[in-house]
Amino acid sequence: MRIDIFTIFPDYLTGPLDTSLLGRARHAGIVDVRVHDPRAYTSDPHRSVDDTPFGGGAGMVMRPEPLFDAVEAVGPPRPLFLLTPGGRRLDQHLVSELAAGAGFSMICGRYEGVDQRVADHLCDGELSVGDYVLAGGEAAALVVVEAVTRLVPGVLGNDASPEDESFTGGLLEAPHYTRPAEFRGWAVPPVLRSGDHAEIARWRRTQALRRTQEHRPDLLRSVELSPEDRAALEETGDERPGTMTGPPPGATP
Ligand code: JCQ
Repeated sequence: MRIDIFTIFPDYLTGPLDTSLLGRARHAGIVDVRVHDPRAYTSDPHRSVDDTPFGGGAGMVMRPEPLFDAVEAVGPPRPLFLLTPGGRRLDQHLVSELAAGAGFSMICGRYEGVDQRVADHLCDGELSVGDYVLAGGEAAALVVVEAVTRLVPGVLGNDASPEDESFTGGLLEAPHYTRPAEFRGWAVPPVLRSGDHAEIARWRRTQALRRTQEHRPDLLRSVELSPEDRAALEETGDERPGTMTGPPPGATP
């Protein structure tokens, strides 16, 4: 898989791209991430990559020429995305689609924006990593690269693990525990130490369902629930038999 990134701050990306899983995958040639600096494609004496906005206003706008020249010189893999808070929101579904392809590319915007002709006539789409504003697209590009490359076969080392995680299957994950069995008075749930693998699988499914209901009910709406799942969600998990004395306060009669 090849991923090309256009940024006027290439140094911002080098540490993360050379570290851990991704660093190893790049070294092994499984993923080919290339970083390009549009400033290297400027021809004016000041090598400027930004200019004042037409119509006035605060801040600077990235000029189209260095970005068009850089992209046309490199011939990066398509689709080419502009990273911007106004783009299509990245989710695990899109991450999987990108991981299944041969590659893609991203332009990191900076300053108050990028000349609109870059989005309109150079890029194939606009991508957002969330509803907040960054100082530039570099951190967003790292999010995309990391989410996508960990799904590329051979990158994760353990090929089985991307499957049961948060968002695959549409649910949040069950909690994880390791030693010690008791830490500062907090015990690991006994079922996890029981050796009963069917019971553990049921417990994890129930925890995943309840956590999703509690923290991300929006996700639960797009998950197919079995009768057992529905039963697990009916139980709040904190009541003991005989403690339910009536409807909750405010329940409609
Ligand atoms: C990406 N979520 C937030 C900021 C303008 C292209 O123009 C701009 C780009 C940025 C950087 O990206 C983000 C972002 N996903 O802030 C302002």
